[in-house]
Amino acid sequence: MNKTLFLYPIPFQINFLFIAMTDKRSSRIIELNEDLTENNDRLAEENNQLLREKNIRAFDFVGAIGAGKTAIIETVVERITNDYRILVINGDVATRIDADRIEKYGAQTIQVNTGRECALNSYHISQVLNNYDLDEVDVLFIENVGNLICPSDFILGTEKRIIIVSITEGPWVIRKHPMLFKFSDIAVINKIDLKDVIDVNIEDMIQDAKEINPNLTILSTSATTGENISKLINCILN
Ligand SMILES: Nc1nc2c(ncn2[C@@H]2O[C@H](COP(=O)(O)OP(=O)(O)OP(=O)(O)O)[C@@H](O)[C@H]2O)c(=O)[nH]1
Ligand SMILES: [Mg+2]
Repeated sequence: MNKTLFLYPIPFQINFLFIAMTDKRSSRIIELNEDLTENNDRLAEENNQLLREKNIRAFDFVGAIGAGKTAIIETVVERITNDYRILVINGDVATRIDADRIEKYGAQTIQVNTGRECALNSYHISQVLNNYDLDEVDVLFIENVGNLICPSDFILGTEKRIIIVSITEGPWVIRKHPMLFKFSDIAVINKIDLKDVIDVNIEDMIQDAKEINPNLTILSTSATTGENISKLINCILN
């Protein structure tokens, strides 16, 4: 007989936050010891207020490992860097590979290494915002840790959330992970340049996303060819 197990989330604490600033000489470790689950929403609201006060447009990108979050941010940054001063916060368990990649396209970057944690939370973001000269920033992009589950528990205080999936994750990826689609504003189906070699019906994926959240704006893109990236920029910034 088939069985489904329901596992409840385990409350957790974060013990340290490693912020590797763009200027590697200023890398430092900030000690934290706070119950994040209780305070996340309050801190997200504070982040949102601070960003509004500073007139910063802020957006967070979530999605599975390898969906193309960094590749899309690289392309977006490259296209808008002459018009906006951009800060990108990259969340990863380890390394500053993504921050180094994006920096080459004309953004300031801060890599947050989350260690054991599978998502960024509003405390990570507040620590960055309180340690950065926000008068130098017009647009903030946040790339969350690659994960289709954990980020749904933690809003960050941004204006819009963008969920990115790719057609290489299989035709059922959206239906199997409804939570993040419920809590996002824009859904991006990426890697459409591979549609002739991957057995996936993109229209069906779009339909799945619409059924989960009728308010979603849905786009299909290729970070590699640049297809529909200008549409994405319009959806984000206009
Ligand atoms: N063909 C194709 N490859 C892509 C596209 N977007 C990203 N890739 C490739 O997919 C791989 C993963 O892309 P990333 O941008 O690193 O993915 P990510 O979502 O940032 O991954 P994590 O940060 O590790 O979660 C890289 O080899 C990219 O070059 C796309 O639109 N088409
Ligand atoms: Mg990445």
